[in-house]
Amino acid sequence: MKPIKVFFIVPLLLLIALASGSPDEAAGRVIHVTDGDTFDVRLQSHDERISEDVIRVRLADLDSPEMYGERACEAGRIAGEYTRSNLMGNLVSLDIDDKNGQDDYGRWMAVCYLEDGRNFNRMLIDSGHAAKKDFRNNEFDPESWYREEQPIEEEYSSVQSDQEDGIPQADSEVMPQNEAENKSWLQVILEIIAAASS
Ligand SMILES: [Ca+2]
Ligand SMILES: [Ca+2]
Ligand SMILES: [Ca+2]
Repeated sequence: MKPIKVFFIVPLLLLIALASGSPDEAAGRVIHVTDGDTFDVRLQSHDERISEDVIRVRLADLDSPEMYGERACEAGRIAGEYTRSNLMGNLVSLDIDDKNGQDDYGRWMAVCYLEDGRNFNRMLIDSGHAAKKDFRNNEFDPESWYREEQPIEEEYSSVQSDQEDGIPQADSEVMPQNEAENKSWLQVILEIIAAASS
């Protein structure tokens, strides 16, 4: 390989790492779901801020109805079930709040990503199991979640059943267009490399 191509490809590999957007601040397996917006993660990796092996996570910038206490309600139980069915036993990666980190209860404020890259904070809001609340004491802006690439839009849509009623599902005729729009950064960059190498 000629040196000029190495200079070209190394920045591209860095671009791939940035474009993937997967946070590396903490990652592990969900071992307990307290309610819709709170759960415990047994960490497999984390940055220097965290010293525990198991942390309690409070999803940032949203609020689910309560499962316990005076404000407990059926919606809270259903929200808890939604989070349990999506997260329990699964690997997640966490974008931990850089401003304050933990709240007054020692819970780590975070945005949670599933293994396939879906933003679970957004899923919880879009499925109707949490209200969006943009607290200013953290690094996050919920509006930015809607500019993130959602890796598997089809499956993601299927959980929004209540809101999707009456909206026709994408049929096979429009699929090719969706696939083109969803072409990943990796694909684009590999095509550029292929073009440069030819
Ligand atoms: Ca709540
Ligand atoms: Ca962060
Ligand atoms: Ca915020």
